[in-house]
Amino acid sequence: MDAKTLKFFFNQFEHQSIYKGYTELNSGHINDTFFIETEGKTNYILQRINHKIFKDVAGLVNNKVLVSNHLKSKFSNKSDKDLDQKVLSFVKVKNSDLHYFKKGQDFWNLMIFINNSVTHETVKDKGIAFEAGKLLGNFLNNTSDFESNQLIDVIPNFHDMSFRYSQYENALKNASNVRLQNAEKYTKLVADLKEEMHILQHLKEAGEIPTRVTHNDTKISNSLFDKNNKGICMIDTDTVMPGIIHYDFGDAIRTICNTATEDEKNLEKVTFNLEFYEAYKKGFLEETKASLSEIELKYLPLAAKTMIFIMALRFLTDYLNNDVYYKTIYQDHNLDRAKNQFKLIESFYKKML
Ligand code: NDG
Repeated sequence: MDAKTLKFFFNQFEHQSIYKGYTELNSGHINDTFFIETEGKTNYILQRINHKIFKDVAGLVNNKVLVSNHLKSKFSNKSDKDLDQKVLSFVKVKNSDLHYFKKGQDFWNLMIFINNSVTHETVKDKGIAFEAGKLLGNFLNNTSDFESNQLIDVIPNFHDMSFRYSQYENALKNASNVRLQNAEKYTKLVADLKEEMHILQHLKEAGEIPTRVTHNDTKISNSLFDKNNKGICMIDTDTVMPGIIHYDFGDAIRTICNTATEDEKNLEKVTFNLEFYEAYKKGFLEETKASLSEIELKYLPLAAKTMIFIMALRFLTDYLNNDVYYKTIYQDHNLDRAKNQFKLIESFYKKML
C-alpha cells in the first residue's frame, strides 16, 4: 500500500483533517490497518476490512457503530470530542450515512485515534492483567442491556466447537502429505479432547448459559490502555455479536497468561502464567460478579482451556488448508502458532491441576 492510495481513501471520509503520513500496524492477522497522522490534533486509524473473511461488511460495520453508540450512551454530560477519546468512534463517508467506503471489492473504514494510548502483545506485569480483566468486565457490563438480536452474526458459528471440528476434519481429508505428517503429532490430542471441548457449547445450546453481546476477539492486543496502563476501551470490535461470556473471558486468558506471543516459535518460552490468570480473573470479577450466574462462574477455568484449544485447532486447520485464512509470513507459520497454543494448554494443565 502506498501513501497516495491511503490518502485517497482517508479523504473519502467526513473529517476536517489534512493527511500527513501513515504507519502500517501489523499486529492483526486479518485486516490491513494503518495509523494516519494528520497536520492537526486528531489522528485516525484507517482499515481495509478483509471481505473474503467477513462476508457482510456492511452488517459488520453497522454492528460496530451500534455498539459504540451504545457504549457512548453510558457516559453522561460528555461532549462528542471527549467521547471520541473514550470509546471507538467511526467516521462517516462524505455526503453519506455510511461508515464504510467501498471501491471495487475493498471496504474501508475510519476511526478516530485515541491519543496517548498503547496496546500490548504480551503482558509483563499483573497490574496490566488486572486492568485488562476490568476492561473486559466493563465492556460486558455496558453492553449487557443491548439487545443482541440487533447484531448480525458477523461470522456464523465463529466459536462453535462442532463447526471448528468439522472444518478440521475436512482439512485432514484434503491436506497434502507433508502438511498432514507435520500435523500428525496433534491429531490424537485433538481427538482426545473432543468431548471436553464441547461442554460449553452444549451448555449454551441447552440455554443454561445465556447469550449476550460479546466481543469475540479479546486477545490482549485488543485492549487499549493509557500511558499509565489504565484501561481505556476494547478495540477491534469487528466480531462483536451474540455469544457467551466464556468466549471473551477465555480468549483473553489465551494471550494474557501466555508468557510469549502467539507467534513465538521457541516453545520453551511458552508457559501459562498463573499469577496473571488470578489477577485477570480478579479484575474481571470485580466488574461482573454481581451479574454472573453460578454456572457462568463455575465454567470460567474451562473457558480458558476451551478458547486456547479452539485457536490451536483453527491455526492447525488453516495450516492443513495451505494457509487460506490467517495472514502468514513464512511456510509453517500457522503450524508454529498451533504448536504454541498446544504448548500453552499443556502448561495450563500443569499449573491449574
Ligand atoms: C484473528 C481472529 C481471531 C483469533 C486471532 C488470533 C477472526 C475474525 O486472529 O479469532 O483469535 O490472533 O478470525 N479473528 O484476530
